[in-house]
Amino acid sequence: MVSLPPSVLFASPVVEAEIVVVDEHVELAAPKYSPYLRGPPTDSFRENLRSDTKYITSWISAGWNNDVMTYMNLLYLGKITDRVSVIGTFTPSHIGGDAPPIPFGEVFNVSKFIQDSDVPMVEWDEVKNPDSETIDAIGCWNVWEAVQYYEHYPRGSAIPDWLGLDISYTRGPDWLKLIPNYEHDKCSTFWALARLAYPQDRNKSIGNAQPSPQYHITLDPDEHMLCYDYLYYACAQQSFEFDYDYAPQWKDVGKHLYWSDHVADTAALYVKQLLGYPEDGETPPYITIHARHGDFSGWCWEAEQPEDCFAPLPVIARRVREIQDEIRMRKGIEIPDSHVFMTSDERDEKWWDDVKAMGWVKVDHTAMNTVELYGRWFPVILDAAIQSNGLGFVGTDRSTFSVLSARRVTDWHDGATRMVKWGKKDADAHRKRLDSLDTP
Ligand SMILES: Nc1nc2c(ncn2[C@@H]2O[C@H](COP(=O)(O)OP(=O)(O)O)[C@@H](O)[C@H]2O)c(=O)[nH]1
Ligand SMILES: *[C@@H]1O[C@H](CO)[C@@H](O)[C@H](O)[C@H]1NC(C)=O
Ligand SMILES: *[C@@H]1O[C@H](CO)[C@@H](O)[C@H](O)[C@H]1NC(C)=O
Ligand SMILES: [Mg+2]
Repeated sequence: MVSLPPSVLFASPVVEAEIVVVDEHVELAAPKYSPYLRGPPTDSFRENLRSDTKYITSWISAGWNNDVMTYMNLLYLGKITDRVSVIGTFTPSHIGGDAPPIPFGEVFNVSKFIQDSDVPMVEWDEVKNPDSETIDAIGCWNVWEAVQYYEHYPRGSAIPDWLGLDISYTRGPDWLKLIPNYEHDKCSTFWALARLAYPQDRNKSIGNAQPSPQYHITLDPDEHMLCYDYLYYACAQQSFEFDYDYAPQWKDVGKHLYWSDHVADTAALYVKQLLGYPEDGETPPYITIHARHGDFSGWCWEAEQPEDCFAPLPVIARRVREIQDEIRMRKGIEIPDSHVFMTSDERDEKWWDDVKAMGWVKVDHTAMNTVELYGRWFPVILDAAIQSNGLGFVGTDRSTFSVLSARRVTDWHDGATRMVKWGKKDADAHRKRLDSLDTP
């Protein structure tokens, strides 16, 4: 990034929004750029903002599914504050930091989302030219320091650097935090966050902006491009809300984020290839297991033996049988063990041999050459898409990856889902409830 005089870059341009008229004689196709913007991407993001439109943005900073949830939270906050959400790329924190970021719109179908949900959004690369060397100074809210007590700085993210943003943060007021002074919860409610989107409470909460790291500019939080450092912990009423049926960030937003055609088609192709079905035929009904291991081994303190921590395969198999029974009862469809996929971050080959011995199919990205054919992001994206399009899903309790897949299987396919408990011996021991199909 070159150093440009920052003085000109933090004021809104003094241009009035003009309606961009597309010459109908030349341009019969869909407009080239979003109606929420003045035109194609500009070097400073401010040049592209409409004066009759307000925007909201935020950054990501965790595993991919956490980040998907964070963008869903941003979209929900945008919906309730009548702002257009500006969404960044996904950052490769868990797949190798050297992998390139992947645009949101390559993974999800943005135009279908806007149409189905009526929630407006644009992607950052539509707003600001990704090749721009202009640094934009901007004021943002620091939510992180208002909700936790260990890190005395705003939540970090790779996104602002990529966007060429030099951010002056204002610490959010203490009332952002749902449970005052409680160190074990980090939720701030959507409506607490929304108070800062309007002048009355904004005015009472500004005045302590910290200088930006690059140019040491001090700016109150932006009103045109409202921004918050981190919204993963935003909730409507309680933490871990994606687990609950009422969650508005899922019901009104997340549910409408369908895969892009490229992702959906590739996932369907994988299912057919792995099961030996013709590529041009229908995808058969199937069940997917997500066995989340990896860094979850850091949560094993209740397990007396290391092997007691994650659920053993026979325990998972019991959940698979429950799903098979439910689908048979509810839909009259028989899904054999040969149509059960295993997806996992487990690397132990012996464990995978045991999976195959169960009669289940490994979604094997090495054998399928996924990275070479589709890039570093696709193993995780395809596993998520495969999970989401089954008629049954067995997930791992406390994994956001599993939670999103379970919700998709339920809402998109009226499918059957179970979460396997883990962390100690017999953690998933449960009585099969005969009175109800819904065995949580
Ligand atoms: N390809 C693949 N990657 C996985 C799988 N499970 C976990 N991972 C990786 O581990 C990360 C876990 O972080 P996240 O997506 O936030 O989900 P969570 O940690 O389970 O809540 C994923 O984003 C993947 O990079 C899996 O079944 N398949
Ligand atoms: C907020 O402060 C600005 C600038 O001081 C002022 O113009 C505006 O009227 C204030 N709004 C409210 C609702 O107090
Ligand atoms: C989005 O969905 C629409 C309607 O299903 C489809 O026509 C379009 O090709 C999709 N776009 C992408 C990028 O997947
Ligand atoms: Mg995670």
